[in-house]
Formats: sequence, structure tokens, C-alpha cells
Amino acid sequence: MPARPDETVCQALDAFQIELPSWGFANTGTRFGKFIQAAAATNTEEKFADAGQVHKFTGCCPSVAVHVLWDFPAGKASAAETMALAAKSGVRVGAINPNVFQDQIYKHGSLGSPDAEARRAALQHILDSVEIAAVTGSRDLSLWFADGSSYPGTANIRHRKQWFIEGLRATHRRLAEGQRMLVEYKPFEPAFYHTDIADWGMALLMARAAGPKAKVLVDTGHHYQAQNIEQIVAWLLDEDMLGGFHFNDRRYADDDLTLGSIDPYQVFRIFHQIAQYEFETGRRADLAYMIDQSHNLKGKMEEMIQTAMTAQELCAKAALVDHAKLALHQRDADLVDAEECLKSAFATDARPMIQEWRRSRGLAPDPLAAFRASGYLERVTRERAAKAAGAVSSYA
Ligand code: PSV
Ligand code: MN
Repeated sequence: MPARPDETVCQALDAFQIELPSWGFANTGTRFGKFIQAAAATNTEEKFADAGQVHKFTGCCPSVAVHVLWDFPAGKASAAETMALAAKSGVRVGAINPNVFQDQIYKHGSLGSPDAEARRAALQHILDSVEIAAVTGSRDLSLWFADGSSYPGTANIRHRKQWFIEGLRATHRRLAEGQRMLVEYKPFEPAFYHTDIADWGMALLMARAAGPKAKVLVDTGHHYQAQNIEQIVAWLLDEDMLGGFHFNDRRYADDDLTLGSIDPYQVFRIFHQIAQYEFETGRRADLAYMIDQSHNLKGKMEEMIQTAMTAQELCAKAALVDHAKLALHQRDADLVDAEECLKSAFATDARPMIQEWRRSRGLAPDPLAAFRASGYLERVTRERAAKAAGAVSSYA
């Protein structure tokens, strides 16, 4: 007998966790400027404290992805301290993101730079990050490279590809048992002519060349318009090469908008591919779900809670697809019925079932309302504004 919808939703939510990005709690902006929020976290401790609140009210965000340089000011030496700060706030350190795009040495690239010294520095930083991951017990090393070129003829694309393979292989050799490296792709920005790892095919090739612990990371914002992201997901799942996601939404390019704010059906279709894979294979897709958003205008913690709730909702809707029925419609090429089967799950209001799940897990049915009622935001706004004023006056 098929499970009742509320049981299906409960099972899906019990199995679903999504990682918060430490950088989503700090002041960020566009290349035209930053609008400062008094409540924004100003250091790693505050980022974890805010993340802890998001987890406390949603119950599905127990870990925080961190950026080396931004969250480990003293590199490896600060790994244990960063871990302790996370634990103090009821979360743990998640994926480690090396940063090989900020330093001056990376002006023409990192692992793909024509300058051997830059390639060496990038590899060293990535290997240090592997060591940090070993201390923090992080499973994943998330690798995003800003490498590319902005004018035709200025870079040897094949040489850069080969340097990348060398660097990624050297990284793979350092991974301990149980660790993974996730190769992220992005079509453009900051480079505007060619990007070394520009799409899922290039990331797949790089991951395969690196070794069996390397998988592909799909950032939903890193695609050209009209690209069929769920097909990429389906293919990578089928190849056992999908490692995880950076979730966000977009309208034009890598906009880093709130997940599902522009196209919730897109996110649902991604979750559907995963649920269908799990239904057919009987295997759990071993994926790291992560948020990668820049909260420039909305309140950062509120946007994070909104994102986690949206992810839960779309994951729950995808769990409600009647897979057995869909398989029959697909077999018989019943096009309208197959499509309606998918759409009826998407149209189901899963929110009452999710609220029930929250109550049964001791969580408030409306995490956003509960967060607002907690007074945390007002308290940190006051404290952080006072700290900023103090810093200005002591400087003056
Ligand atoms: C690049 O746009 C990216 O998506 C990468 O994942 C980075 O790690 C992240 O944004 C934050 O800069
Ligand atoms: Mn990303």
C-alpha cells in the first residue's frame, strides 16, 4: 500500500538537510556598492551565531559552509577555534571553500595561471584547505575557480586545461578516506571571454581526471538562460558524478536571489529528478545540499529562513509525485497524464503537512514567525550597531 502523503512528506523532510553559507550572513553587495545592515554578522563567531538561529527555528540547517581566508583568518592554525565557535552556536563546520580568487597573485588565474608561481600558491592553499577539512571533520572541499580570460587570444586554453588537471590530481592525492572534492562550474564572471571550468561537461571531465573522490557541484545560478538544469542533474546522477548543489535563484545571470523566488517549478523539477532516481534505484542520492546566496537587501537571517523553508517545501512536493503511476504514463507515452502527474504534486499545498512535521519534531510550525518573536534580531541589531559605533569613536 502506498504511504499516506503526510508520511511521505515526513520521510522526505527527515532525510533533508541544507547547509548554510557563512558568507550569506555578512554584509555583501554588488560591484556598485554595499548597503550595510546593522544586524549583519561582522565576524565568524557572529556568522555561526546567526546560522545557529536559522537551524534552531528550521531544524534542517545543522552545518555551515565556510570560506578559507574569510573564516580562518590564521589559516590552518585557526581551524580548531573556528570549529569551537560553530559548536558553541549549535552548528558544525560544513564544506570548506578554498579562496584562490582574491589575492593579487591570481590576477591571471590560479590553477590555470600561466605563472607557475601562482599555480603553486593556489595548489598550496588548496592543500592547506584539505588539512583544515581534516581538522574540522568536513567531508567536502568545494572548489570554485574564477579562472578564465576576458579577451580572445590572450590565454592558451589547452595549456590551462592541462594545468587544471595537474592541480586537481595533486589535490585528489591528498584527500583522506571519506573526503570528497566537488568541482563547481560557472559560464562567465569574473572572466568574460572564456572560463576554464565553464559548464557541467568540463567539470565532469575534470572530476573524472582527478579521481574517484571528485564529483561535480551544480550551482543553480551558473547556467545560461534556458539551459535544462534538471537534465544535467539526471545525467550526473546516472553517472554517479553528482556531488551536491549550491542553491539560489536567478533571473538573468548569477543573481544569487532567494531560492524559488523566480522559478519554484525549476527547483521542484530538480528535486523530482533526485526523488525519481531514488525511487527507481532504491539508493539514496548522496548529495550535499548547500545554499549559495548573497543577501544584499533582505534581512539576512530572514532570507536564510525563507530559503530553507522553500527548499523543504519543494523537496516535499517532489516526494509527493506518484512515481509508480508516472512510470506507467512514461512507458505508454501518455504525455498529458504524465505531465499532469508531475504538476499535481507541484500544485499540492504541502505546507500543512510540513507544519505538522515541525510540530512533531518539537519545532514551531512557522519558523519565520517564531524567529521574529524571539527578539534575537533586535538584540543583535542593537549590540552590533553599538559595537560599530564604538569602533568608529575609538578610531576617531
Ligand atoms: C562563485 O560565484 C560562487 O558561486 C562560488 O561557489 C563561491 O565559492 C561563492 O560563489 C562565494 O563567492
Ligand atoms: Mn556557488
